[in-house]
Amino acid sequence: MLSRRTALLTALAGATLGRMPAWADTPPVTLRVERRSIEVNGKPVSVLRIAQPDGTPGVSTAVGRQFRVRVDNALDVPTLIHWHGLAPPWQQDGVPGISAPPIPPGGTADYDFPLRFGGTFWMHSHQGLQEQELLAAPLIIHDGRAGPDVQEVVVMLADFSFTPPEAIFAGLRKGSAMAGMKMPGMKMPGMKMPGMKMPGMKMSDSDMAGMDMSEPGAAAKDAAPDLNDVKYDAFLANDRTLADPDVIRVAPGGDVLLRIINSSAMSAYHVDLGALQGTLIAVDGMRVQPVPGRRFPIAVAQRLDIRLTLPRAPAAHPVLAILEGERAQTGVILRAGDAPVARVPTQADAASPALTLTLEARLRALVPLAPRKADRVHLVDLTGSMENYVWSINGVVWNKDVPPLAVARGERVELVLHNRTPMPHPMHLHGHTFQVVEIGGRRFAGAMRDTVLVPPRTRVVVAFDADNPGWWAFHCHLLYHMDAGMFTTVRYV
Ligand SMILES: [Cu+2]
Repeated sequence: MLSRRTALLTALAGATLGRMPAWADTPPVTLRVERRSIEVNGKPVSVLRIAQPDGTPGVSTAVGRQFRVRVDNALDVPTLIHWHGLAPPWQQDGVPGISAPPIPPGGTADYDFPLRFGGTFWMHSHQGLQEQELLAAPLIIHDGRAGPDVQEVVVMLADFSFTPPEAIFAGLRKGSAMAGMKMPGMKMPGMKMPGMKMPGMKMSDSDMAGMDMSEPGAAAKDAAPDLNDVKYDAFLANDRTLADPDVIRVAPGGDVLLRIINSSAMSAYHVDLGALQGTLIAVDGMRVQPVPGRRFPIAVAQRLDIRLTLPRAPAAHPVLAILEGERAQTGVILRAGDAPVARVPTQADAASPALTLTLEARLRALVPLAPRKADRVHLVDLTGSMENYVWSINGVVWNKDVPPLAVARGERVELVLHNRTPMPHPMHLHGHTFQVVEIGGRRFAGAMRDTVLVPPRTRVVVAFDADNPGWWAFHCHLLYHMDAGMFTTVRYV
C-alpha cells in the first residue's frame, strides 16, 4: 500500500504536470467473483467471494488514483458488483438493469474512474440475493487519515445462514414458521398499522396524522421495534465466528485504526471495544468531528473508522459487535504482544438494545455541505407490511416503470425520510454523499455519509448536491426489504 507521502507526491505529480499520471498505463486490478469454501460452526459451506488473483479480498488503493478494475465472473450465474459509497460515472455503479446489464458467467466488466475522496468503503453484489452468500469485500481508499505509524485493521461483519437465501426470502414472504426462522409479525399482533399503505391503496390525511410521531423518543412510547426478521446461524467477523476468531497481531502501546464494515444482509450491531477507549473519526468513509467512546452503533452497510491507542502491557483485546436486540455477538481479537488469547463466548452477557439515532444526532461533519437552501424537497415515506413481506417507498413497490425522483443538475436536494413502519430501515443513496441535516425536527450539520438509519416511525432529513448526473438507486439496504420492493431511483442529466 502507498504511504501518505508517496500518495501525495504521486497525486501532485499528476496534477501539476497536467499529463497522464504514471499509473495510467498500468494494467487494471483483476477481481474474480468465484465460489469458495469456508467453515462455519464446524461445518464446511460453499459461499461466494470477490478477490484478487492472489486471494486478497477487495481493493486497497489511494485517493487521487484511478479505480481501474476488471471484474471476472467465474460463477455459473450472472453477477454485478456495486462500489458502495463511491461516486463513479453512473454506468459503472454496478446495479443490474439500471447502471448496466449483469456480467454473464465467464464474462468480464471493466471499470475506470478517478477516486476523488478517501475512506472506508466496500464492494458487494447487487445481483439477486448474492450478498447473503458473502459476495462482499473491503474497498479501502487511503488518504493519510491513519497517520504514518498507525496499524490499520479491517473488520468485515456479516450474518450467515445455512439456509439458502432464496429459501429465507420465500419463508419471509410466506410468513410461515419455517425452520430457523421467526414468524414475521409475531412480536406485533394485529400488524395492520394505521398509516401503512398497501400498494395501490390510498392513505387518508387522518391516517397520516395518527402516524406522525417524529419527536425523538416517540417510538419508545409505542410497541418495541420489530428487529431481526431472519434468525441467523452465525455472525461473522472477517469470515469467522468467536469460536475461531481472526486474531490480529498489534503492537503493545501502538496506534490502531479500526475500519469496521457492516456487510451483513439484515443485521445491525453495537460495536463494543470493551476496556479500550476509542475515537470515532469517520462514518461511511467521511470524516466527522472526533467522538470518544467504547460503544458505537453500526447499521447495515455502514462503516465506522475508530482510532485506538493500545495499552503498553501485552494483552488480548476483543473488538466485538453485538447484534441489536439480542445477545449474539461476533468480533476479532487484537493481540498485543505474547498475551494469551482467551475464548470469547458467542453470546454477550446482556442483550444489546435496538439502535437509536443518539450518536447520529451528535455527529458533525468535518467537511459539511456549504449552507444552502434546498432547491427541491422530496417526501419519501418508507412503507410496507410484514404481511406477505411487502416493502415499498411512498406506497409503491419497485418495478422498472416507477418514475424516478425528479432532480435537476446543480440542485441542492433534500430527502425527507419518514419511516411509517415498525421496522428500522438503513437507507442508501448511490453515487452521492449526503449530509444528515435533521433528526426529529431539529436541524443540524450532521455527518456526511451514504447510508442513514431511519428507526421506526422516525423522520430523518438528508441533503445532497446533484453533482453526478445519471440514474441512481436509492433503497433500503436490508437485503430482503430491497428485494421485496423498498427501492426507487433518482435520475437527472
Ligand atoms: Cu428496510
